[in-house]
Amino acid sequence: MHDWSHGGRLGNVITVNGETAKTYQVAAGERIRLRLLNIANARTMDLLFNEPEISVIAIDGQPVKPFVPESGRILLAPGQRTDVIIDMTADPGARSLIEVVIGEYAYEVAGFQYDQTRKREQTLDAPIALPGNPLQQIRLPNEFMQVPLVMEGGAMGGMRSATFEGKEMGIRELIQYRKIWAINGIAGMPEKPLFSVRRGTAISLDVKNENSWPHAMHIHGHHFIHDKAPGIWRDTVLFSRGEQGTMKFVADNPGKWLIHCHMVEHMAGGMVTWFEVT
Ligand SMILES: [Cu+2]
Repeated sequence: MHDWSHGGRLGNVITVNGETAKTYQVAAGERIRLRLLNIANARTMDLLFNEPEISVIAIDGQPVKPFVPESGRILLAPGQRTDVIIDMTADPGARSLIEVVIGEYAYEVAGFQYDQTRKREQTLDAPIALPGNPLQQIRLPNEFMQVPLVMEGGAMGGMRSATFEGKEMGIRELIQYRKIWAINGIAGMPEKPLFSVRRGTAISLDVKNENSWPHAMHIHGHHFIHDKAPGIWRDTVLFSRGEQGTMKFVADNPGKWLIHCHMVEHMAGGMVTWFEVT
């Protein structure tokens, strides 16, 4: 079993577990599990697996009903995790690639090298679903406290001003403080939380990405359901430019928690806020 396979980025070089063109030795008939984690600070990885018997079994650490990713593609925004199981079905001696798709091209970032001998004639037929955990038992209610979350800023974003450290500033002044992103008009950590609720309150973050960049929004302390992927509990979701959507969860974990863009430069540049559960 190989695990904790993660993609990083040094400039324009994409590495897997710290290596370029990493090769994993496998055998025909073997079942392997990969834990994919995108640790690049800004690049969304569009991975392409050239193995037909691949199933996603967990997303952001939460079990999902196993499914075959469309066309072998797995999209990972910074900070996102996906666990897959692959039954290796190519012939002994074969090599199959793990690629990153960028525009019309696919680039090899790692690969599987098959041994000359088979591990077994037929792949395992044992089920691959992970046992559920308590989150899978939670049913979201129909009523939510609705919290707007508007992301602004960036190049060509149209943001004119925002509040930083309690002071309203124009974009030129914000840039002097290296703040070019804002949530609900506030750049950087606000003094007051975005919301403060009693434990057990159902929250709907009503997100609008009102700028020209994708953002991987991440919540601490909780997993949520994104309206475009019902049934999947995740802690990070990518909003493309101009996209709107909801992130719904029950605030059941007492404490003070961050909400931020998982693209680290965006977070440092102001795209961060927090909430409180008492
Ligand atoms: Cu961002």
